[in-house]
Amino acid sequence: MARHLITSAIPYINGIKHLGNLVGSQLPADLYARYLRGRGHEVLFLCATDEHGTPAELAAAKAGKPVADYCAEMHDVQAEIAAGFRLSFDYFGRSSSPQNHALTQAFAGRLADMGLIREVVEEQVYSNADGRFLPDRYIEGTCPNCGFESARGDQCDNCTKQLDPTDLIDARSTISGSTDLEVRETKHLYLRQSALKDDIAAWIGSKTDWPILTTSIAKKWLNDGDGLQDRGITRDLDWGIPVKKGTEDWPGMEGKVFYVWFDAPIEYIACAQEWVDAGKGADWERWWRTDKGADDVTYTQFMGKDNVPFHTLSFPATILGSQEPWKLVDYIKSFNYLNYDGGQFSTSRGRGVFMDQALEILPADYWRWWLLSHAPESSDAEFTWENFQTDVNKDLADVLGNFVSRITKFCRSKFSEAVPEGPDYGPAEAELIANLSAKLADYEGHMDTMEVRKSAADLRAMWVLGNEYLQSVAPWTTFKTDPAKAAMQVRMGLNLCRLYGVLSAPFIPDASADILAAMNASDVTWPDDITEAVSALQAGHAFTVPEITFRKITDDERADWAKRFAGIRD
Ligand code: B3M
Ligand code: ZN
Repeated sequence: MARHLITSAIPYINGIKHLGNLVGSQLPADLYARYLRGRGHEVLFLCATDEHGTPAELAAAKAGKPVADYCAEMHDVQAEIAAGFRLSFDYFGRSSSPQNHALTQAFAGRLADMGLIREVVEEQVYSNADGRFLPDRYIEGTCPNCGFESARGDQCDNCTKQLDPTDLIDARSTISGSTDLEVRETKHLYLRQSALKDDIAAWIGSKTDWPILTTSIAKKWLNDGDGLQDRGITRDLDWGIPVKKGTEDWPGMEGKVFYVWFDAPIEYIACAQEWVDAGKGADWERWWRTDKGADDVTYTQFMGKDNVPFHTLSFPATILGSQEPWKLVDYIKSFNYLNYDGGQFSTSRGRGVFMDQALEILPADYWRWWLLSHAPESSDAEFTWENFQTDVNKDLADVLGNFVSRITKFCRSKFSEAVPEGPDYGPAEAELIANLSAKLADYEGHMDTMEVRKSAADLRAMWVLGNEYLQSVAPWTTFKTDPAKAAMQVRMGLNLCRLYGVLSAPFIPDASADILAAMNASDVTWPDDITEAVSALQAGHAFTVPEITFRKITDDERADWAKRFAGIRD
């Protein structure tokens, strides 16, 4: 038994995530956590809401709520939706927790002690009407290059020219529209990542087993020189973790907070502390401190590709720079994007399916199955309603659902609601067992290496093997001439239901639980061996015919949903 720490990228607080976000981190992380628990390993699976930064402040203002209240409410909303998708976090924390405040301040103090922080005086745009400094993307004006009227402070979207806010003609605040802007001096802290470049390059170089997507992004940033420039880790905002040197004030930094991307990954650690402080766990240090037992832990992070630079360069710079015995990530599984029906998911235009809407129209398992079996691993993937309808109907209703319902109903009608007597398994069953054993080995191999699509294909192949077996031995025909042999074939079928319940649980936990409950299965442990597994239910074992496990998506529903989620086009 091994110990596995698993974290999913922590979703921003301002809004509900769409299905592309879900399949890019939380869902595959949950798949892996469930699989490892199923195999008997000790798992700590953590996630949280990412609550700081300007977007949180602005979303709260738009909702007309104090930002702390807004975040508390949205945290609960996100927690409830996560539970709806059966995301099995051991703890769902908050980056605004007191634990993260203290830990982030402690890291900053330690990095300063190690000589890795420099103070820099910069010029920044201040809005008198808003009473605040404006980040680049909250300043708009006319592009000096092409005349486009809505160029942003950092770039013109029309001609792509890189800009400074002071280049803009008629610059205005996007918050209030005010043009009463001035340039003021402000002091910020920079983390001297450049001093850690060799350490980080060596560490990334040692990760030969990481997905190409992860290492290619990491190396691009490392070698372009962009990624490991010194990085500003403070901001002029009200909402965030106040800048302190450990527990002490930081002279000249009054009223400033840490940059959201400095404190967000530290929440991975703070979340384990929250888990303990909430009375759910006993000891966080054995997961995070290599001097307290965490050197035995395998730590895996899940995230979308846009988050890779922060996890391969910035957060490791914090950890390595501290020279304290913190656990470093062992494996980073990253994902490409899921697109929506010929375009992108768009939060602002309401285009695509968002997590809360998905659960309103279908149970979690339908989404989990489709999303995971189409995970954007080697390239971007696309959600279309046609494909969703076809694959869900085929894989879940026709293959798995039909198998379970057919065999249980047949047994009830010809025998009883108990596993029937019959002879020992014969050659057809031996062949099935051999085929299932080979597929199970593939499935475990792909799950171990987090190859999500391939794992789904292996699981589906095991369901198909069951169907092919039933089709070829045809107990309904056998029954007419040799009822005892038919009983044996039914016994195999019922045992396969139990086996599928166990093996499918990481993908479709609710349906698996229903199948296992219907099979009245007491042993739900991961099989060591298929021969044993298909003898778990013995003659006389009572079961019930499950309610419909999966229903089919109709053409009308598909058409309705396609229309409903198309968004307001501009
Ligand atoms: N909050 C990005 C996102 O919500 C960001 C991840 C932080 S991971 C420490 O997609
Ligand atoms: Zn322009």
